[in-house]
Amino acid sequence: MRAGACSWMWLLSSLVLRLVVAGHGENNKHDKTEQHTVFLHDNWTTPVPTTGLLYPRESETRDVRSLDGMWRLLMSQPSDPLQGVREKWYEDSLQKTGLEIIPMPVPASYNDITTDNLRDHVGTVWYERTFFVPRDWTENRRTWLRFGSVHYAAVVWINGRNAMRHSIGHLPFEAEISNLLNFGGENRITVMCDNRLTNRSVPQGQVTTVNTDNGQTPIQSYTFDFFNYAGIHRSVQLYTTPLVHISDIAISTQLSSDQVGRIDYRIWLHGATEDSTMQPTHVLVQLRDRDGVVAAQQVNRALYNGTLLVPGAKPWWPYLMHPEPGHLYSLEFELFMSSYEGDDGEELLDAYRLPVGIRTLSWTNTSLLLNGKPLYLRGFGRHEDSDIRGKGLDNALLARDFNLIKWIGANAYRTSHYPYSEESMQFADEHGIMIVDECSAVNIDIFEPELLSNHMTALEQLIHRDRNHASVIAWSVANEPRSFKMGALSYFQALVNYTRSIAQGRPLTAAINASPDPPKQCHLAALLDIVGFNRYNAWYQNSGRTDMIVNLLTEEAQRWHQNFGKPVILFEYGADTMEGLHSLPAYIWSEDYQVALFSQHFKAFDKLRKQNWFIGEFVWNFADFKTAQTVTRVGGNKKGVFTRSRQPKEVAQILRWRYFALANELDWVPLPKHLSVYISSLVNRNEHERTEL
Ligand code: GCB
Repeated sequence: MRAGACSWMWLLSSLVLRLVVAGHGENNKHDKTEQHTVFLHDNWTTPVPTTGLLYPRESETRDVRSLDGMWRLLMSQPSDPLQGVREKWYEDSLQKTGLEIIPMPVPASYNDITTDNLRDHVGTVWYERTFFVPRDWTENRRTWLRFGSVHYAAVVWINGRNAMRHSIGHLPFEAEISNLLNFGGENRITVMCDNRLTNRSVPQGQVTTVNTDNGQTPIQSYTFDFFNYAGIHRSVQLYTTPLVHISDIAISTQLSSDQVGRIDYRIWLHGATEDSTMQPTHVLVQLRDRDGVVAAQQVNRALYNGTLLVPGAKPWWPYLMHPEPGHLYSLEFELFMSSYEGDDGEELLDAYRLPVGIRTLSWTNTSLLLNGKPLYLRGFGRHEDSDIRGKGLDNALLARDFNLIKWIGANAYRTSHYPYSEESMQFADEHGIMIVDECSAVNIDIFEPELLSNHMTALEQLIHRDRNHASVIAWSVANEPRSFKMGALSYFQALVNYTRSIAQGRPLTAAINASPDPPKQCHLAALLDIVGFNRYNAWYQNSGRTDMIVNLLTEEAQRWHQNFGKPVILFEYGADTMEGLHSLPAYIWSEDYQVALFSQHFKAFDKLRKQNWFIGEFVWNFADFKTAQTVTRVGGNKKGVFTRSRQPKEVAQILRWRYFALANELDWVPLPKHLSVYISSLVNRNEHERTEL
């Protein structure tokens, strides 16, 4: 099996110190204990590097088949989640258990599909479907089964035999299943999915047993602020490769001042043994432009790595920084062996095409630069979340979201608080939207070795998956860890050291809510390349006081920069807002309040921008989203600029003005004609000078 299975199996040897640490109430509403354990992380092992997992793409040597569609689902008893493993439910059709089976779409979260208790289920569910594999797939090829993601942990059987397992949701996993399949006949796939989060999972959670009117039952609690949707969240695919094939590719790109692009690539091959008759001899690497014209090429007999130089390369630029943003080439790898039969003495073994954007990413203590140009990021923290399908991949939603992002003039978002779908990463590349790519460590608290190991694994798998995307401009190692705690220092030293060693030319950042100053000073910020912080002035702090934003925010941002000497970005600010609720003067939860709060933040951002180390403003959140049931959430978190059904709140128009005004100021982008409606010739006097975008 390839890729990241059983991450939780790696144990770290570590020295455990028991210390008594006094009072940590203020910055951490969830930390009720006065006493906690501090671990030293001085002897850790790195995760086993992921191999394979290229996104499945058809080619003249590869087939791809989707297993998406209607599956069958069985919910285990919450009190006995492993009953199915003991009773070997995977050995036969789930129907044979005699338990209730319901139809379940894939991809989708299972929680909001039915009308009953599946929504809050804790423990395991079982998925199943049947499928055929063509008879000729036995010949000279391998068949792979790949999941885009299953949350949180999954075990997979094919025809009753174990195929693979994976945990840490949100990430792909795959295995070759050629030996398990019935070619030319029917096959059964069974998946056990477990949604339980523990102190060692990423993110952390806790399962406890409570007494209810119907007896005892487990409940899941967690401190993070989004619903723990579960299920087969992304596509399930069968794909074939030749016996000897390209199993993995890593690229890095640069652009010189005279427009010469440089692509350094590494490729990994699978299946070529020394005694095999199929010995690859060379790889033909061709870079094709949008019209299919070859822009650079190379025949490489070294096989495993090489460099392409591209004179007059068209760079990858972000949206609104260039008239042609998101420019991508197709990097084509063709693997050959010598042949006595082929016309030209060679035989094609495998072909794979990777979309590639050419750009240089660099950073200093004050700036993040793309193609040598300092970036100012304007965008959002987001969620993969929608009505009914929860966190399930939905191409209609994806397209709508990108249309809204472009309509509003944003150029970036953070994948708060976990890796988003591979399809969304490809979309971001194509549209020139920059991504701060975050792993699933939210609110981590107990800094112990097994968690560290899983956290490293989460980052390793994220970086492995996303390293070839031009859109990825930073890795975010965590969101709001309790990084002021003593245990955080050695934990993050180990984590950041490791992540830096695999960072593939991207800076490290995090979304911090600890303080820049003692006594609750963040232990993580000093280790990062970009300091990101989350702050809810006039919402969680000083609620209702929009006159207490500008000074507090500018002073805090300045302290982050003075104390740590890094570029600074605000990753979260915002206000819960009920669509349609109005109040004059503005009152919290109204649309008017959201507008007033944003406007004050804009003033602070403009003061900060003048200092040249403040590099971005991210609203929390792009759209309303579902959370666990709490008394502070009305049907979920309502801080969206868009509603959950992706319609604009009043603030969206204001934000659109600002983001386009920034694009105009920074990159001379003409303002769109219909930014505002016609009011009068005085108000709209410059309208005729605008160009429609
Ligand atoms: C935060 C978290 C985010 C929450 C947000 C809020 O600081 O990072 O996950 O949703 O606050 O609205 O409370």
